[in-house]
Amino acid sequence: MTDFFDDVPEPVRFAGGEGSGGLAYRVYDPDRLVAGKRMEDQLRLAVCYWHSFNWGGSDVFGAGTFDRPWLDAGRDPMEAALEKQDAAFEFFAKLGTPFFCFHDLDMAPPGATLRKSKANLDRLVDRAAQKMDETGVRLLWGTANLFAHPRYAAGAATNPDPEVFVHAAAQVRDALEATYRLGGANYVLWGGREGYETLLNTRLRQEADQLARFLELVAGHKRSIGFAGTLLLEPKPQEPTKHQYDYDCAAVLGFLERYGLADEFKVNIEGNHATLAGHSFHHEVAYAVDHGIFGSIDANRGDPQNGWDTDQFPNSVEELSLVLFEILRGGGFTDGGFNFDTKLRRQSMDRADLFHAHVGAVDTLAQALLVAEALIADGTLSGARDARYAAWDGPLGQRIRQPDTDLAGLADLAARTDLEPTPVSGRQELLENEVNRVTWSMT
Ligand code: XUL
Ligand code: CO
Repeated sequence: MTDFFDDVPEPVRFAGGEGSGGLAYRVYDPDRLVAGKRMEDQLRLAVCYWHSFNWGGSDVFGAGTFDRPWLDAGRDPMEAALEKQDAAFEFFAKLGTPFFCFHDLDMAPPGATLRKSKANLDRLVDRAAQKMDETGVRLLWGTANLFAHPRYAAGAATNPDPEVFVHAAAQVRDALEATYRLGGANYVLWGGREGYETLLNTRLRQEADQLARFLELVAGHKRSIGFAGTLLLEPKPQEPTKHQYDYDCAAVLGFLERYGLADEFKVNIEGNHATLAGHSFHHEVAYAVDHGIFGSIDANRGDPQNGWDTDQFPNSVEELSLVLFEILRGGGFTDGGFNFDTKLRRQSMDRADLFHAHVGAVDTLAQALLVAEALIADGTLSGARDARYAAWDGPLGQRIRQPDTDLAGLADLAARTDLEPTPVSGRQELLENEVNRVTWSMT
């Protein structure tokens, strides 16, 4: 282990409520059994390589503020990538969370040609494999950066130039194989530039067909190399493009079903992307769980006042308890987990700030998991949902679903019985009070 983070000499450990101010987990106790599994196995926490190690704290108005020497101008790219990898694995191991995630370009610098880029990636991936063996840290998912380079300004799969499509195919082939080589549990495709800037120059149907063709090719390659992990699409409505095709979970599901790809892909839902789409995080997760496309989570939050993709560390137990309630209700994660797709604020420039940010977010998720377990055990929410739809299991509900029932038959039935349904309370405030009762009962 290197000593880039020498302000934090020891791995962060669970200390419960003891003491204050220091770096310790107050709630996250990896071995604690929650809803039938170890807390570590329920949450499957991952640190992301990009915001934590590959971003220096710049914004559109100003330069980087963080102490990340491997990002300094003039460094030899391979040497800098090795130093970055050392610091990243030191961080993963000291934080004690089980997984990490990466883009190809986070780990290895691009070369002058695709072949040289692949050679760089292979070298860094081999070294990552060794570090994973040494530390026990695993890969939640890998992905390819198909949005930073100018060649992708008009999209990768949806680019009007088929040569760009082929370049992206080469990059994804290599990133998918690197993910496979590192035992990744999933492979993610976030279509950052798969959208449009203006409709004046865009053929919507053609771009949709191109995107579907790309995804079909990726799924085919996954099968041909025997990668058993899950392929995930990450919905986001806009930014960097004005409009992104993977707008939200509903748009992604409709797209997958239209192109016959629904068995091949699930979704990686990001909290801040949900709110950018005008939904709650809870909504996107509930939608995916109920429609059978739930895969994994990018845990973060936006700023309610400015509405941007600020990628802040999650800190709301109330918001995340409902997210975790839906996840547990759906049977918990299989290949997925919680990846911290999160950025420090620019003024958080001490090396230890990266620990404080992650530790707080980990504890928030751990506490939310405990509340979710209690909400499930309490049964009020599930009971209320079951009761609300119970009549659909009765004779009328069954009759409506029978294939030989038609609209005229239902109209006759309504007329014969002078049907006038009685409105029933949705009990929203009562249920909100019940959620608070359970949340507040947790210590
Ligand atoms: C961008 C975003 C990406 C993806 C991976 O908003 O969330 O970091 O998670 O490409
Ligand atoms: Co993300």
